Amino acid sequence: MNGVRDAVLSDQLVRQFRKEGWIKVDRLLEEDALIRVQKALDVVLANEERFEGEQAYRAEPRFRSQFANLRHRPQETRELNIGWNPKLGEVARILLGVEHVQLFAEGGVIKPARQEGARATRWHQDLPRQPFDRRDALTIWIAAEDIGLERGPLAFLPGSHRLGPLGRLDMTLDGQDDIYAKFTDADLELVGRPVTHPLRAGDATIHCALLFHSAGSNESDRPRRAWAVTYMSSETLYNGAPSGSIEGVNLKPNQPFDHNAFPLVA
Ligand SMILES: O=C(O)CCC(=O)C(=O)O
Repeated sequence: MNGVRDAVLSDQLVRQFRKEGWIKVDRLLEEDALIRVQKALDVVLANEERFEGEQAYRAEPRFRSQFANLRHRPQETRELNIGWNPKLGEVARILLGVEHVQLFAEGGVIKPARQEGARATRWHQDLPRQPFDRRDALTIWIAAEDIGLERGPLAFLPGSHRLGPLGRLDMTLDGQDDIYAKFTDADLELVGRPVTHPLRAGDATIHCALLFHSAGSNESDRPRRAWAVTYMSSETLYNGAPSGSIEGVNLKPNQPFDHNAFPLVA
């Protein structure tokens, strides 16, 4: 995939990703790929009742989503090949600085409209919830439509990926934590103030697995529709932890994710 480095990722963006743990990429998706994301979200919204357990986030109205490996997603969304997109894979590969990446999971992250009582997404890191033996993973979060600040785009704590894993925080609690209270004085020297940006349809933010991120509630009267795709280095080993995204896949602890549910994309 020649040209991704020039066309999508400037040196400055790559430097920012390494230093701050996140970036925003304007117009990451071209029109046809964006239409596929919108179609997949239509399927997710139309099939909500089919999703159970961790895939549904049904127990709490923070956001309803269906974020899972390829095998657990409805066929209609699999065929749209969103995460299996060499351009997205190449972006992930370059940012992680690894030889190859595999698709781990993807799905709709839909925050219901204000009148349905949507809540904020609490500050958290992804890695403590992921069954990985290392940090080389990231999530590309794609806006399927314009997402202004009032609709809950992701917010990030720049530099917080350098703190290491701070635990599997409870995402289902109400309200927002004073996340800075969890940091030591030395931690605070590494961490910037929260940043968040409005996104246009097809824009994306990309955050690494150790970066603290959150999202405000959706204050608009329409669902906030985004699609998230997580890639990991193909060197990653399964750490043996249970995870909704590997249910039904027979992985061996301390072995690679060697299964067609986790395709090599770049
Ligand atoms: O979309 C959200 O509100 C949260 C999504 C998230 O935490 C993630 O994609 O890692």
